[in-house]
Amino acid sequence: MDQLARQSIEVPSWAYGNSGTRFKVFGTPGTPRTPEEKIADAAQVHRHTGLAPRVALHYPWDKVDDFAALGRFAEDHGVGLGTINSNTFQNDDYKFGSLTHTDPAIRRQAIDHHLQCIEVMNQTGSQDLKIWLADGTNYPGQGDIRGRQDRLADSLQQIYAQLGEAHRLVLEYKFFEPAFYHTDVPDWGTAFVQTLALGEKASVCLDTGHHAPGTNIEFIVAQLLRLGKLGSFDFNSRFYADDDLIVGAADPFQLFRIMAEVIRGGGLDAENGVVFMLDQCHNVEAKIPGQIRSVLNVQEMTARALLLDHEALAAAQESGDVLGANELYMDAFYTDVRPALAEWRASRGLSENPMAAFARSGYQEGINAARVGGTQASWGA
Ligand code: PSV
Ligand code: MN
Repeated sequence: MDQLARQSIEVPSWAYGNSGTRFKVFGTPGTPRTPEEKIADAAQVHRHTGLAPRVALHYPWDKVDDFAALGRFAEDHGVGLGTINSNTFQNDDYKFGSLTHTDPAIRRQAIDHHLQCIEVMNQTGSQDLKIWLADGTNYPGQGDIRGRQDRLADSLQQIYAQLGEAHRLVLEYKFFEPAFYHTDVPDWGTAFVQTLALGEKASVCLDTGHHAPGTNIEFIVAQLLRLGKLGSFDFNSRFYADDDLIVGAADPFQLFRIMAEVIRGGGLDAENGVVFMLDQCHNVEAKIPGQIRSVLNVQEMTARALLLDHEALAAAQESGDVLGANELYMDAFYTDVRPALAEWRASRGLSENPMAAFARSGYQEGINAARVGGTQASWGA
């Protein structure tokens, strides 16, 4: 239970805006119009779960004149500001790349965008700059894959050089989309070598939606923790692609296996500095309850993974007891920890059932009535 008490999960500001697919983005009553309203909604998740004390921002989606004031606003609502996510994927100039671009002026612009993000971090007190790039090509021969890696390394180096003492850079990989032939940071290995070259303050962000079907993600977790390069998670769930569904929804067993490796590798220990973040969107379900469900799912699978009897497991593994080892693993996974977690919450002055507590609170009805007019925020600002 001590380990559980230490768990905190960062929620993304964009989860509270409207989202959808290229077919339709549905509007919903009460959707935030401003970064402040997104933060107020995010604060509800923490209020009812005690698990989500920080809100990640996307820049420039969450651009405000005064980020220090935004930080104070968050504090007044009982939360802090977390990771700053850069964005070089929605500007015409970056059609053929950003940090990898062949044109020095466009590459400079993309680097400068990240330096602005660092400025924002100085004002918000954020620790992490998270970089995900849409850079890549669609056709064999379209780009010089090798040259693009070299330019990426140089661009990252220039950004890294401007990080403050307490800052970190996390590089996120994704195996496809929006580029389909090759992606410049497609896998953990590329993110690893690029961040290794930068130095200690750079590490890898693992987004659970960014692998080919069937990939053993817990192996990647184990390896990156072993190498001291697992900086953060972007948690979500996928059935087919980068679906951004509620974490633990598609495959709770996978989430359990990931959390088991996190615990095995000391990833819950503060000194290892792993940041647990959601990167999700809610297309058809209510957003605040969607986020509450998400952080509860992470907590639930963490609690189950904490039940693993590591001594017994090691003994079974070392003696070649294949089925015994597997049974220990499955026993932990199949244990229903919900009653224990309800008690744990009650002991901390939280509601036993955060979903019900939020529904009863009247907050949703309040924002539905109050947030009339203006432009509703969406995944793209
Ligand atoms: C890209 O698919 C990604 O996972 C990156 O983290 C972006 O910042 C985020 O999604 C936007 O939703
Ligand atoms: Mn992500």
